[in-house]
Amino acid sequence: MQFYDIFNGDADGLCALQQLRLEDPRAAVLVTGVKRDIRLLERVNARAGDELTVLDISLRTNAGDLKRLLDAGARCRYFDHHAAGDIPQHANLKTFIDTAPDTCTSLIVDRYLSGRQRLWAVVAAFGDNLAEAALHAAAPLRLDDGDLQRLRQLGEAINYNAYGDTVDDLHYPPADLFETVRAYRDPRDFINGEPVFEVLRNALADDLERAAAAA
Ligand SMILES: [Mn+2]
Repeated sequence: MQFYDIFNGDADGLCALQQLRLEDPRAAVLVTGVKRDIRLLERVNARAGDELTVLDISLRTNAGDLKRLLDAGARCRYFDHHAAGDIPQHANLKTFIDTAPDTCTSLIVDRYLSGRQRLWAVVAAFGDNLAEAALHAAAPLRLDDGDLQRLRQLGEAINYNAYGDTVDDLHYPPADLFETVRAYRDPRDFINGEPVFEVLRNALADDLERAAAAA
């Protein structure tokens, strides 16, 4: 039996998986890519009894492959906030889909986990450009403004990392970035303890400066 963790390589997908694996650590095959690469299920060849966790990629886009995998006997939990089309009814499929404009996959996972890894959901919501939802989710944590600012920058930095045509264009392949992130229960420790944050933040600032200069 094999586990597959299949996630969009942006902040929302990565932080959704981070929350789930902090709660329920497991070794899994990681399937991910650049932000725009959402046909991730076509890369999976699962068998009966295998377990798939799918995060932040449209079910509609992956419907054919989802059916193939379910027919093969795989079990699947599917978390997402994009338009899903017809959600198949299948004993082996559990969906957690909410297309409300003020939510994202990490906030759906946060609800699923009753807020137990809330800090990572806040990072993701900022990364998905949902500042209001991020602040709302963060309110019970009573973070100071400096912390909120850093969580926001981290979300934007992880999101920025996922933009490119291929994984070679990215500063960090999302699977590698997840492997680095997964050691950190608290994103503030990741910010303070890993050079990744500074690298991405500086690259993002450079890009913005160049864009401003070009305009
Ligand atoms: Mn998302």
